[in-house]
Amino acid sequence: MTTNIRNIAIIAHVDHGKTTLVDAMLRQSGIFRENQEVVDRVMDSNDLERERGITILAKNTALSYRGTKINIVDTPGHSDFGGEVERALRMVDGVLVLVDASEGPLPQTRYVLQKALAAKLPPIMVLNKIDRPDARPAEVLDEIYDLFIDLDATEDQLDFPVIYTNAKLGVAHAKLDDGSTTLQPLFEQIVASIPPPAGDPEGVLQIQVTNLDYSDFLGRLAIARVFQGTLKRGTEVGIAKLDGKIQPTKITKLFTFRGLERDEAEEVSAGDIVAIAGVEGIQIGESITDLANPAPLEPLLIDEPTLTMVFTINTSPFAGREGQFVTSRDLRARLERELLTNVSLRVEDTGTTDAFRVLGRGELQLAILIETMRREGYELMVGKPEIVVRNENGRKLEPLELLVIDCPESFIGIVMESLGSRRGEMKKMVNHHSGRVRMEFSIPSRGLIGLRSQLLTDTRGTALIHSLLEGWTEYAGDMAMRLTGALVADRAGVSVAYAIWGIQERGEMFVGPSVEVYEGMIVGENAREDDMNVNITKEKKQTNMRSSSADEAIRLIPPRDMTLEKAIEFIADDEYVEVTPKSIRLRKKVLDAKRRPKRWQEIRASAEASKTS
Ligand SMILES: Nc1nc2c(ncn2[C@@H]2O[C@H](COP(=O)(O)OP(=O)(O)OP(=O)(O)O)[C@@H](O)[C@H]2O)c(=O)[nH]1
Ligand SMILES: [Mg+2]
Repeated sequence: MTTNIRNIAIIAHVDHGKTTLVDAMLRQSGIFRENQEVVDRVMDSNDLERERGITILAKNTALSYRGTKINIVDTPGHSDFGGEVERALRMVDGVLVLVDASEGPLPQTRYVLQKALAAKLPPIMVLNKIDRPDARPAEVLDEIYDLFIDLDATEDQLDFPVIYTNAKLGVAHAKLDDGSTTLQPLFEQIVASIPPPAGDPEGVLQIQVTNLDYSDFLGRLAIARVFQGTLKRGTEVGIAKLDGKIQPTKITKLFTFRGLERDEAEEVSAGDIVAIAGVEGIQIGESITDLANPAPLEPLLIDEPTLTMVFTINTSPFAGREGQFVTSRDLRARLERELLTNVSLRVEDTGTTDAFRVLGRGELQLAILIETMRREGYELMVGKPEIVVRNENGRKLEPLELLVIDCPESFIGIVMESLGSRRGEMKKMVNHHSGRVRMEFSIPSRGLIGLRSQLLTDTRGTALIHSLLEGWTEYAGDMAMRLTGALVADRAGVSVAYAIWGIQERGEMFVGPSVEVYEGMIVGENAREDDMNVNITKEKKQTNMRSSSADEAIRLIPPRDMTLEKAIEFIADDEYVEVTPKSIRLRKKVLDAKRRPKRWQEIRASAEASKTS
């Protein structure tokens, strides 16, 4: 047993303040130099994390509190990145469960807590954001007890300590009014109630890789927890591969964590978390063990993906203009590389070599992957996200979500209507009498596709929407798809203001003037249900007469900015999003207008189906 180490993961629903709390913990542990400038939420270190203000990847850090080393894993709170949380839990001996003192427990709180309880990890409950004017810590604590009971927590597990924090200020209280001005009560609680790691430093070597990282200087790094024994630099060890083979390798460099740094180490013993450089081909879930006397650990098992999207090479007329990596070989290699670190992702072959089926946990997870790829110089096309359907004993099953929507009272009607058409079933409605209500629905995952943008429009941006995979249910039958058609360019050319002016009354444009288009490219959303081919390149007839008021009368409505996520939510089965480093375009799968099948019959059938059921 190593008494001077504690390993914890910080878990919570999205935005409840995990990364902010880690900032404060690092600052107060004196990790940073006196004059060192440190950005806010320093652990959110990759570009997309900073741009979006969310954590995407779980990350390790460590600090020292009065002689005890505390290894911390900061995890993402968005449900699409739940796989990161699952593997983080494998590394630790206890968890800080953060809950926003005003919002209370939300679906991802339930998910992460359920995983932590199942892994028998003792929790410390941290009620954060107690400074919010609408904080209601006592009520929220009651809701947390209810949640534990609902999750069948044991007596022991119910007996959790509670700490109140303002992570932004870096203050923790054991009791709300104890006058504390630092995080000391939190540090004390961690040392007191999180058990030190078990495992004998003299025992047979047992290490499990839970993450991979990359450093410009060292190449690939395996992040791993030492469960037993001591790993020494320069020794010959065995990697227990997932297929059961033992592959010998020599450990050349070892590191432990300290703040944002990694310290080189000669040896690392049971209980600590280590970064190992230069281990070729090692994968997440594999063990490192004694070569002569191997004792591999159980491989890591995590929840299966629920959403799939086809990624294919760019076949549009503009293919290869803006990107560096465009072939199916490039695409395959990139996806294979992603699988090494992104444990909750799967890639399957399709009938053709140019397309791959990518399976993940949600639209955001896949959108982040696509966004990362385009920034690296890839071009690709993606199809409409689909839900993974399972066949069990001849029954067709689909994933079911628990959906929580928090919105002002005045929008209850419109929200219920939207959910009804997506086969959502209301389970519960709570009114906190703050002008907002919280509604819980049970809804097939399919019904969530495109839901977020619709609800935000319906509620003028005020709804909070959270969902959680609840299980699998009998396939619910057809569901309404997009009820509008597309405005489709009928020829190649450059868009012209005059033409747009004529088309814009048909629906909403996605492109403005002077944009190069091709036949089959979607330039807007039709207000009606069928697709409409339009000539967006049409110039005004030149006349000798000076035009009087006509030219000035051309008032263009600004086009809708189709971001990657909006585009993915928008497209129908017969459409693709074309993604390049510079552009996001929408297109019909069949570009040639004469050969393109009609869409409206299909749509009518689906609309009818959803009405009658
Ligand atoms: N008022 C107040 N705001 C806080 C507090 N802690 C965090 N915040 C704010 O809450 C927002 C989210 O904080 P993050 O630390 O990014 O939350 P997170 O839990 O790491 O989010 P994800 O990793 O994306 O799940 C930021 O705007 C923080 O400034 C707090 O104690 N009080
Ligand atoms: Mg975070």
